[in-house]
Amino acid sequence: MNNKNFKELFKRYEGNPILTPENWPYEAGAVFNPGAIKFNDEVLLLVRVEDKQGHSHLTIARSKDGKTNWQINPAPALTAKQEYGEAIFGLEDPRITWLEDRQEYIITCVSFFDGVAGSPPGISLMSTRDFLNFNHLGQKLMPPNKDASLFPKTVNGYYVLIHRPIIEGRADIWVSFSKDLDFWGKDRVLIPSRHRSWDCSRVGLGPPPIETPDGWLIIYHGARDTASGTIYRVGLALLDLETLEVIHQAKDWVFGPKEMYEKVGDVDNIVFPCGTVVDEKTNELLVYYGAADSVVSLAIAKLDDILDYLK
Ligand code: BMA
Repeated sequence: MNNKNFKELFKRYEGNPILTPENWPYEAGAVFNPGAIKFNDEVLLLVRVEDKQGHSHLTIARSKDGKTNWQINPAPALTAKQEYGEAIFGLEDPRITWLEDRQEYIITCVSFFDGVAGSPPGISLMSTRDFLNFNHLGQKLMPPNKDASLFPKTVNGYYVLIHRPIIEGRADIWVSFSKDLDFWGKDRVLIPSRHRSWDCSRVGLGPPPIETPDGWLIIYHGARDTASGTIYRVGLALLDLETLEVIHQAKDWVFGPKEMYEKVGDVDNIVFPCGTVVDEKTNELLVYYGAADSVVSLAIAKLDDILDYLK
């Protein structure tokens, strides 16, 4: 197969980037890495906004078609709270899951451990039903940790959390289980980084796992440190619906920095998806991603094409 015949799985939306610091209603240094969910017939993004101090908070942007006419809230929805152990350096990279059995949305994001030497990154959980009132559930799991998301349903009676601890210098994707969202265990490696591959330096979950008839679809980012900096790209895997074993994993990356807004920014050569929305009518997957740690962009894929490719 040559590049001409290669079918592009993820097509960039022609109006990219869809959100930038220039169209933000208040002063912002960068807007990127948004969580995404369908809420009240709209696409709701929880966008990571980095202020000019270099600290992040999360702000809501909404759109009817998920592409145009974004309504951006004039104030943050979520900021770090010291009473929950979160240091002032902020909240980053949210993922949003609707938990059927609790009838509420759970947000997982990166926060920093207050009062711990070096303020290492960890995982905070928040719940909400209306995206107006938020319940802070505090920091979970040991730091350093990032890139966490719940599965949208329990598996064999357990809530399941994907996360990315750093252990002995390795940054692999792990999975842990809980009965109450508070205490986590049965931890195991789910997707390791691959030696000398495009995802050799670090891997981390992107958007929350997507349930399909063929298994849980995992969209993840892989990083490779190179002589001219790190490149973040996107890979795919499929997990068994029950055992959560990896049944397929693409060898190649499927989406990487190509356009200027992905190649040049605060951090060059980054595509970093944290949220998807499925358009039930077209079976299209809208993938929202941060580009070059500066702006928000959108890529669109056919769910069937992704599954065919993986199988
Ligand atoms: C990761 C995270 C992301 C960021 C990416 C690229 O470690 O911190 O927030 O987009 O690096 O800089």
